[in-house]
Amino acid sequence: MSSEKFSHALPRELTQDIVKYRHICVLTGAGISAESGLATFRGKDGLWAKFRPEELASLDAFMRNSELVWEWYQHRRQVLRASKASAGHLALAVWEQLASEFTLVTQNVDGLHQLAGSRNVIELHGNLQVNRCLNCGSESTDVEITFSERVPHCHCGGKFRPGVVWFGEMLPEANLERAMTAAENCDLFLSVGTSSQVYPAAALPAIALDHGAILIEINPEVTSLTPLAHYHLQGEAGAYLRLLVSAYESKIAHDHS
Ligand code: BV8
Ligand code: ZN
Repeated sequence: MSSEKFSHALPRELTQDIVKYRHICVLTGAGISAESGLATFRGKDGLWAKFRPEELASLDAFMRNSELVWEWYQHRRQVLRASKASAGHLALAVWEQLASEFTLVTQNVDGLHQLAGSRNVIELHGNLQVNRCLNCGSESTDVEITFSERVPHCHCGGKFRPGVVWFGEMLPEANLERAMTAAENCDLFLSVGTSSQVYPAAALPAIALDHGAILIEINPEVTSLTPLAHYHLQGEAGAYLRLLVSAYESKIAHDHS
């Protein structure tokens, strides 16, 4: 998507108000990693364009055709190996240092927030670097396993699966709890680069709204969340997050001068 399509300017009121928010909660989706060259799930060039989610990202898909599902993750891991953090990832890492309370929740499994320097990342759907044995449950981040061409096996003989949360699977309890608590307690919630279709992650912005937070959505497209947002910054994550962080920085500098 070409960035000249969007003006990428902040509403004046937001530029003024941004520094007054004390607890900021951010939910990111595949859109923030699109600028790192990773395909999204539901965009026209998205990962699912060729398959439906159920065909690949579910346990029974893996049991039905382990090699196909493994190959799909293997491809994504290869693409990820050559990727670097985007301007959006980097801006969030800076903001985390500036804000008094900052919670970053991600649906992404690419680890790019951590690569950008974010310290406190809540991963709701797991991480591509992790593999888990179907039989004994032992986990491995060994690159031999992660990048193996064929489905690798554990020393117990069981098959390894990618350490991500598939459709129909529970999210890591503690991470989901922490994300919900942050949504309840924040005064500013940003939904960045997500189509807001996958639950329970997609419920977080509504929880924040119910508790009185201001909601900003950053997405070039309109989503089901857009009508509920106080601000829809229609454009790219990198451009808008950079603007928000520099507005935040200059306001802090001004207030301390
Ligand atoms: C659960 C990990 C309890 C693996 C993923 C029937 C049966 C069972 C469950 C359900 C059911 N019906 C509904 C459900 C619940 C289901 C669900 O929500 N389904 C949806 C599709 C309706 N959820 C679950 O199953 C969850 N578990 O509920 O457990 C349970 C248990 C048993 C039975 C019932 C319930 C598990 C959900 C997690 C699934 N795992 N991925 C992997 O990555 O391979 S989901 C997958 O979608 C990714 O994690 C991804 O993060 C997530 C969300 O997608 P997005 O990040 O939003 O990406 P998308 O492409 O959609 O959108 C990108 C956006 O970016 C677009 O809007 C685009 O405009 C924008 N964009 C593009 N460029 C930019 C940009 N934005 C900014 N800047 C740019 N430059
Ligand atoms: Zn095992």
